[in-house]
Amino acid sequence: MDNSGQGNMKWRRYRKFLLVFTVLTGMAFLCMWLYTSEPRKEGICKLRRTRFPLERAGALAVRYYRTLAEQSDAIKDVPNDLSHNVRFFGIHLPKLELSGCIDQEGEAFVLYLDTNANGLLSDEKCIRGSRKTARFEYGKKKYWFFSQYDKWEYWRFGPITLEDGSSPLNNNTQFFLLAGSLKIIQVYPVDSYIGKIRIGDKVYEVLLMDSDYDGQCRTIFSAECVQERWPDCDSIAFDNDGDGLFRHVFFHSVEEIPLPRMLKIEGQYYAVDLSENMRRLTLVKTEPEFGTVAFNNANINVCLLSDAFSGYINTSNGVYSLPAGHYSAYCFKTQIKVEDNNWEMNCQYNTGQLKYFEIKPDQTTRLEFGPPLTAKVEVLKQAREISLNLKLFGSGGEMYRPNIQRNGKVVDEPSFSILDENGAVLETGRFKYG
Ligand SMILES: [Ca+2]
Ligand SMILES: [Ca+2]
Repeated sequence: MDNSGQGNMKWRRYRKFLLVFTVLTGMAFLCMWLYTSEPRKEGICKLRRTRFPLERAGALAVRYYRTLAEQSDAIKDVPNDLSHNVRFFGIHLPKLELSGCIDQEGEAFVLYLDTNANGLLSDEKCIRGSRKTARFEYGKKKYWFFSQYDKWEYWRFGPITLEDGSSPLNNNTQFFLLAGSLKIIQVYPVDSYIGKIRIGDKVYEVLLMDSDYDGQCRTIFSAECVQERWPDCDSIAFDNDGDGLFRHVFFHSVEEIPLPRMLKIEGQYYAVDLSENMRRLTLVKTEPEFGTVAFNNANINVCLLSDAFSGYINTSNGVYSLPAGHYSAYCFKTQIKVEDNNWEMNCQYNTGQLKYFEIKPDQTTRLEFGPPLTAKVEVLKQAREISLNLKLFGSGGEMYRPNIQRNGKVVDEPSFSILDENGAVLETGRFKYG
């Protein structure tokens, strides 16, 4: 072949390469544009399925359980080769109760789950974890190499699925289980749905989570069904402050809420419409009917969860206007003046009368909380140790956290004496906070 023939061949190859390169670059830019472009239509959001972003969300979706050194009554038989570090646990999800144990094998953690619900762990296969590192970010910067973060190492098991036809626990639940130490395990859903929505001139990132672990993200909140801590429904989060995180921090921000039929953004109420396949979320402006809540104490800052409105309300006169619906208070704090002392108390999850109430259109719902307080001691026995827990309850049955403040200072830990049957003092001491 002469030189010009070789040159033509080279040019043809080069042209082919250039064409492929241009097409691939164009496709990459198109994908990037589709991914980063902002929604143009107000109130309509296309959602795409994604792995659950554990480092950015999960206040209501991630559940955690303390493990115990002793096996519970639900477990009758364990594998022979467990170490003396083994810990036992129960997972309580809305449609699933599951027992298991977590053990250490050299450096690694291993897991046994009673997937056939027969009370035996000896017939279960050993699930091995993989080592993972999570970076929990702070601040406004979105890129991990610029931002400050907390690094956390843990073992992750799964995805765990109980779809095996032989299991009586058979359902669509799919979850990961993780453990940073043997003492606490966490459970979180495998998938979630993410997208962007325009409201006015602001664009919000939206995350939809399967927080009741039924394989769908369509269970709307019902205030009657709130357990101590987690509502048994799905949840939705809006990144209101644009920091890339979906936070739910006590008395600070409530970006993750139970899935509602109506929600409030920037002072406006919207009806929530979610498509059957969870790929399209529509928010339509709506005008709710209102009723009133009246508290017996004037000063309260309370986080309400509801199918009509979720978020914090503040009152300095004890009265607040709310959309009609069923409510559950997630936490509250209050300042109450008794004689010359200012008492500051806060309450989480066990919110007494505020745990469930209804607001009816044009009607007032009256609720009670606060002093007089009643102290109760709870005795817990584990192995040869007995622990005494002091619990403080208010007039509406609500339980206060022990860090009560009087005039800005945390009240000293109360003391206790243990007496024998004749009234002689056997032991004295002080309760410790925390
Ligand atoms: Ca669900
Ligand atoms: Ca945020």
